[in-house]
Amino acid sequence: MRVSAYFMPLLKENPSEAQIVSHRLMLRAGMIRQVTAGIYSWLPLGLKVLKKVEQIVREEQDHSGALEILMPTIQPADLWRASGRYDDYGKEMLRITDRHERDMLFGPTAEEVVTDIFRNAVKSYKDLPKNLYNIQWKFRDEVRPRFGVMRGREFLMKDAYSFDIDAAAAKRAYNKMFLAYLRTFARMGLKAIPMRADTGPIGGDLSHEFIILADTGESAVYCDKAWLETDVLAAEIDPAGDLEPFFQKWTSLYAATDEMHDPAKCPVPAADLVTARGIEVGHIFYFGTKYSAPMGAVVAGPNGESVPVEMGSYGIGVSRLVGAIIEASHDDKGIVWPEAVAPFRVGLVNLRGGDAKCIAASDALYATLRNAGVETLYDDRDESAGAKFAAMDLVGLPWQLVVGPRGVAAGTVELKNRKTGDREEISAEAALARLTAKH
Ligand code: 5CA
Repeated sequence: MRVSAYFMPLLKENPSEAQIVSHRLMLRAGMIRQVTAGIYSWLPLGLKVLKKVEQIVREEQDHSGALEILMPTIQPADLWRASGRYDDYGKEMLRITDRHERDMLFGPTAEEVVTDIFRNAVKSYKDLPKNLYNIQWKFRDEVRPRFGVMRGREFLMKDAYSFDIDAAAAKRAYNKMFLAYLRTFARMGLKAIPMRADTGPIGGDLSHEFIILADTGESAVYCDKAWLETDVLAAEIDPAGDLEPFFQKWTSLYAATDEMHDPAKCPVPAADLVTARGIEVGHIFYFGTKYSAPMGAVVAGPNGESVPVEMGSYGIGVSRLVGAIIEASHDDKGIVWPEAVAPFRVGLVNLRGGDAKCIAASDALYATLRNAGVETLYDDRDESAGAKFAAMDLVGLPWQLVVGPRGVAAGTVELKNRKTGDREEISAEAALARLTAKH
């Protein structure tokens, strides 16, 4: 993509409304714009990252055996009356009346809708287990929307719902999601730590929050320092196998949110305890028959008896993750994207926008990178070198390829790694070989 043809409205100054770094950088890099409190438009650069995050979430859900569906944003109030949650949910629910005076709402979550789909379609234990997920916008009328996309009112969530015949099978479904979550966040370059959590308005008795450590996190968290050295992607684990040992291993290391942490009972010696702040990027719940019983989601069991299904629900804050990744990976110049979610892999900078030789050399590099399928943002503007460097550092692509008059004369380019800051003066061929290599 040529910057001259792109829509990436950069801001030089820090926007005064943004209190945390991810919000500042997302506005400055032209990723999002606020439409009204807690509601954002995603501009091309931001949307590219959102889609990549969404795709990693999708791949790991699919890998776990969950099936993608798409449920609507608008739901009828009657389904929530049936579960008993309509009155309980309070002011966070955006309530709407249609032209026939029917009570509707903008879904803050989808347990009721998915339970309705399930109860109408599945009649026998032989059709279990099932796990259905969707990636869809949600609305919660937060009292104090803040921190940009981290606590919005409208936000993109992946929500999955498991249906099983008994508690043991439901625990297997929970374990599959537990594994999928650890893999999902690790693939994004994040260290997400599962912590036992309160179940809140979703209900139930087993629940974990997945929390990434960042100084600006909303909640205080405590964990064993051994967490910082774990590598979840090291072992390829079959989600169809027995995951209980895996679950036991990963939950044996101490980690707790503020509400669950009791210093008097903490098993970790003070020297090994990390006290930090965290951002919740996912939350999983096992709640048994809380929705299936009142809503009549029952199946015929092995002996013909009617059994309300055992359910769990599993959320990931997809749009929140974009902010959370920036919180976890930035420096004083801007964003430092992990490769897996970077909007482009390479930023190609022509230092002399008005120089024919530099233009020709840059155009040739751009064509080669594009033909090789390497996502490249090409700064072809006639701007100062300083402005271009600042823009590239702000946008935070993993690699910068810099073309200048001296290099063009000598047949070299400069290759800079955004994360380490390392620069190398190498031949254009060597740079291309490096950037087009499989990674
Ligand atoms: N029904 C369950 C699981 S599907 C549920 O709604 N869980 S939740 O309330 O914990 O939300 C799931 C995830 O959505 C959270 O872990 C968080 O990452 C994200 N999320 C929740 N509220 C917001 C918000 N206001 N802005 C951005 N992301 C949010």
